[in-house]
Amino acid sequence: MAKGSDLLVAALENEGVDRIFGVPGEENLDVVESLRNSSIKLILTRHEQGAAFMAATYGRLTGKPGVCITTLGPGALNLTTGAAYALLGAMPMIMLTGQKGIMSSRQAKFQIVDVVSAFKPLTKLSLQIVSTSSIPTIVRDAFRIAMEERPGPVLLELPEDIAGEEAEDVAMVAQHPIEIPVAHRASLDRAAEMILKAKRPLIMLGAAASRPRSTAGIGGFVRRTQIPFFTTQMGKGTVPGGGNLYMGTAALSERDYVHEAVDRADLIIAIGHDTIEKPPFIMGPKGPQVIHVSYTPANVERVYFPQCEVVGDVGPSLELLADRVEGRLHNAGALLGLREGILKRLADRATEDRWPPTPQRIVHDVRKVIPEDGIVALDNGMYKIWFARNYRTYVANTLLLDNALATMGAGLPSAMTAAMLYPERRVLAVCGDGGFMMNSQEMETAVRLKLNLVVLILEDSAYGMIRWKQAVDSFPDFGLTFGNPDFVKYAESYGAKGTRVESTDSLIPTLENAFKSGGVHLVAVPIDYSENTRVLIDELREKLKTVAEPAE
Ligand SMILES: Cc1ncc(C[n+]2csc(CCOP(=O)(O)OP(=O)(O)O)c2C)c(N)n1
Ligand SMILES: [Mg+2]
Repeated sequence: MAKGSDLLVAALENEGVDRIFGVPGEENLDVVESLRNSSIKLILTRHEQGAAFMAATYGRLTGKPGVCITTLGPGALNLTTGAAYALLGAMPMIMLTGQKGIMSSRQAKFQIVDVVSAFKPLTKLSLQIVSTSSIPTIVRDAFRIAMEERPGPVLLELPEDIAGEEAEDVAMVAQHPIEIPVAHRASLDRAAEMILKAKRPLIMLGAAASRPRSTAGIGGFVRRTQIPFFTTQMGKGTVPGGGNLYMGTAALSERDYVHEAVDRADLIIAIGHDTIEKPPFIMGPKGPQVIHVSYTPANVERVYFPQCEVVGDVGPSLELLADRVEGRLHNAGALLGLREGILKRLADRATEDRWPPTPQRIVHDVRKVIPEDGIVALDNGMYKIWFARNYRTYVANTLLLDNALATMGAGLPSAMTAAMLYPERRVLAVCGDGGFMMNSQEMETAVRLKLNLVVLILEDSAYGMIRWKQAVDSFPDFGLTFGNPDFVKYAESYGAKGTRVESTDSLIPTLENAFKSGGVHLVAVPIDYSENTRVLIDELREKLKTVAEPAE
């Protein structure tokens, strides 16, 4: 006779789930037993936060929800940051949590926290399962909600007694394809008219442009219109083959080199922009007109209030828009003349030999060892701005960064999911010495899973980004430095390999060797962050006569 947990696992199999990340507790033991008898792999992690980041990244990269599992109270609450990461980052994810029995309790209130309520603001849906017969429908609904635009996390709590209860044989709910409606003809006509009238048009690609389903249609639109484009941090890589039209990435909100083009544009076609990202540009009363093209309508913000919206399935809607304007755009390339100057200044000092290496040099050297389809997953720290500005991408989702929750600690787990999903591609995690240590225990998971993964740690013995902002704001240097473990020994203690880079010119060969030797390999390199102020403050201030606001 089947029990509740069997139905749950059968419903997950029905959704095509192939792995679940997590740390079970005693309340999950029925589910664990059902998993043992299923086709689904249980991937144990060393902290629930790592499991949530891995599951969310699974959703981000595949478009299908990643699944994680934890016990009640303490385990479930360790998912909060991961839930917020998936909610702000629009990553489909299902969190399964345990709970004490709900029909009778022999342990009074021991370990009981109202998890379902705690997760309400962190999810699209947070629900307790109260009867076995509802499991197939609840699971199907949860997956639909997690995947629907805009995607995000769903929490299902399965109490211990429902998991263990004998269940009737309830049929699973079959999946069927769902097409997203294409934008209304009137909105396409209006947008086409604005594009045809524009004197200096520019395309911007935002976070939703990176959805696995979006990228083909977007590339087609850019190529057919020949309008130059820039990207937000999370929209990088979304135009394969569009390199000659790439104008840069907006890592700061204003007054970076890319804003020379943004400020001169009279029309920005913002494709897939999601205002959870730190603003890539600031709309004002006098600035360019904006057309918002996305799956969901624009939300009105002080800094983002588009005058026209094309809402619907992005790829097919853009195809219809291109049909209306292709061959009729006389000003498409008006801003292209600025391109070379913008990109050239970004490459400044990228090959300088200084020791320790500059962020520009590190970005440059990483690009050299990562093939076009290789994946770099960033944690959060000062280097994120440098990678966002300077690292060129050619394939969608090959620079995984979080410009939404911008949490530390996700670099290693997100790289691990990329390494699991794409074993044939090179995967590199880039972490600060602060962010790495927030989930470094997952090195054991990576070694146990026999992943091929290189982790590059940028050592400044500080929470560098905050220390830098402290200096920019003229505060005295205080309270933001720390000591590090010996990272080589630390890696070795997990059964991974470890190398310390001792000279600037050995960074590339060290990374090459790390990839060639396979397995999990940690590479530690010191970083010279004096460039932060020299470039991001002084140089931009000098060039543009105003102070840049750093993006976190
Ligand atoms: C979980 C979390 N805690 C704190 C912060 C605030 N914060 C942003 S960057 C940063 C410092 C990052 O230090 P590190 O990882 O060493 O990178 P660095 O800037 O030094 O290169 C901090 C504390 C954050 N974004 N997320
Ligand atoms: Mg640091």
